[in-house]
Amino acid sequence: MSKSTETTKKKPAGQRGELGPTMSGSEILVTCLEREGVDTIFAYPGGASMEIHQALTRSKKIRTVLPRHEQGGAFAAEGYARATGRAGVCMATSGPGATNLVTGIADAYMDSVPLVAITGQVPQAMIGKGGFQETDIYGMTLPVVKHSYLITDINEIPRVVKEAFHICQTGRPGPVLIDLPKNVQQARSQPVFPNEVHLRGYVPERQASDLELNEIIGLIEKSERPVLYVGGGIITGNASEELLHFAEATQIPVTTTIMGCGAFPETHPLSLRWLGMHGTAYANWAVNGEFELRKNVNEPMRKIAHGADLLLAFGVRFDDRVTGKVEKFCEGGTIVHIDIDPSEINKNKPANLPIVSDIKYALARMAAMIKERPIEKRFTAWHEQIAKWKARAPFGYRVTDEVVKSQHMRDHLKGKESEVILPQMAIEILYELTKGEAILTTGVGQHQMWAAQYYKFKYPRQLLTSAGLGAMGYGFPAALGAKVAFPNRQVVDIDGDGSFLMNVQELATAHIEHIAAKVIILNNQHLGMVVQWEDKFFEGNRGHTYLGDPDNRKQIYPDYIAMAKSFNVPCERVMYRKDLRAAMQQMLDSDQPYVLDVIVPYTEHVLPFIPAGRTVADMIWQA
Ligand SMILES: Cc1ncc(C[n+]2csc(CCOP(=O)(O)OP(=O)(O)O)c2C)c(N)n1
Ligand SMILES: [Mg+2]
Repeated sequence: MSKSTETTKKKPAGQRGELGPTMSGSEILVTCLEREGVDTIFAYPGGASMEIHQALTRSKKIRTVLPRHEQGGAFAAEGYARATGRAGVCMATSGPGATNLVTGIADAYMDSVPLVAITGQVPQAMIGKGGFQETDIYGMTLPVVKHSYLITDINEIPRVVKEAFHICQTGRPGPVLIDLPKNVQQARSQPVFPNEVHLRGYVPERQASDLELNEIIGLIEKSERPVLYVGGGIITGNASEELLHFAEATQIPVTTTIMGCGAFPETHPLSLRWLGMHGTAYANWAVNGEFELRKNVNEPMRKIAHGADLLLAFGVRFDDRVTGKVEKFCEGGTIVHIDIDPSEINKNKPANLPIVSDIKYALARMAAMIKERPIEKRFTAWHEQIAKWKARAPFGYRVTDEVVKSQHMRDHLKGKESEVILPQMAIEILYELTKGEAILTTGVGQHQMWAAQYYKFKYPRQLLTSAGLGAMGYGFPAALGAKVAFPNRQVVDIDGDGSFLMNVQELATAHIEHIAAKVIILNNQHLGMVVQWEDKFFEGNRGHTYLGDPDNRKQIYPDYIAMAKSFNVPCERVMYRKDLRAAMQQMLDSDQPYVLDVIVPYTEHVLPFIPAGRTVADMIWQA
């Protein structure tokens, strides 16, 4: 991502703007947030930020939600931002408060989420002296922010806040940090609220030329096997509708990244669902071609059928979880790459036709061009091939021998195979009961992949997941943020037992703040995704991946029912398949936050699976 940082310097007086009454720096900051339309801030106080909290208590427009850990606050702000497309705002005190925000900031950076992170800082005179709770958060976050500020003059607050919101929400979105020393919060001044933002050199809006777009249309006309590979950029660029029109007008099949889930309706006949390490076999074949499964990487790749000869990579970044061995990704295909961020172009994979553009504009313009001069090609043979692949390799699961013989079956199910709940089943039932309309968040691990596989996303901003950073603990606080933004929608966190435990303290936030987000823990008593890799690459040797109590393996540990109870949050445990549907309905019907602890075996593997750095010829897709 292109980025920059600055330490504010006083600008000459006389800028145009609106003059406010004399206020403290903290009050100016809160007024600026109100003027940006902020309705919620997730903020945890401390010595260096309590002045701002004092000002927040007097705000009639901003709801301050107290998370129980700053990381929870940052993730909640991100959940709010991902669900709405508007900047999420979080705040912490200096030192440990600020460092606790860093994972959330890094997450927002990796997944291009508009986030404004505000930190209190020790008084300016103490900076550099190693004072109590002093950390150089500005320096520490430099590699993971789109922009950052250390405010040294009270009169700069209005300009900085206006710029911060502008920068984080325009072009490729990302996090902006504002570090505000305590003496600046306490100082008093008469603010001038600027009407406009002037940022030399920052050009967030770019549009492809007609020449470039015509070239793409020419490439489509010449191709036999085109594929649209689209990502989070479609969602942040609000271009889903344009994508739908373009795909239908050209009849080009669409695969998304996980970040792009919902950018194109997964129920649409042209959808190939998502691709990559755990994506559909048919999307991976459509992009890369079908190959004989090879036993080891030294064997040659034997092609069975051709993949895409034209890849329209729109709003994507050729992440390694998508490409595997990048040289082999869509080898031989012509690659058109459109992105709003020039630094993405030719970064991971060289493009034959690289274009820097707003994707909404590019898609709408191409659709208009095609309307005038329709594309003749219908790609019939290609659609037939894809239909065959889809029929052969849908996502699927079964109760395998491994499950039947597992410790889970002996300890918890007492051999009742017909009652075992596989994690995939739980998500399928959730999909049915919510009619595919819920907003889902996830932790990180196997459950995250199954949530993305077995729930079909119809709309953008429906799956909120930590994709690039892969931060465990993301799911529940993010669900709180989404639910605050959309109190009338069903928001469900599909979580792992490991991930949920990382921010379990947010149950208090949910209860106290009456945020009725739901959690389904797919509780396998293990760090399942790491277990899967241990099974595959380390002969199943467990390297600290068991989360239960080794002295009492029959017990489910920790006891989430007791834990949730202590937070006054209802929780039910489900062990048997016969109870699952009713229990889930009860969870959905509740008007409170609610935890459903679903006990599942740890022996399941997420399939398909292309091991890291490998190719589609190494893809295991059948259990
Ligand atoms: C903060 C953090 N620490 C470690 C990891 C590495 N990691 C990735 S998946 C995973 C297992 C997650 O376990 P759980 O949340 O129970 O999900 P499961 O895979 O069992 O569904 C781990 C440890 C991570 N992604 N994030
Ligand atoms: Mg687990």
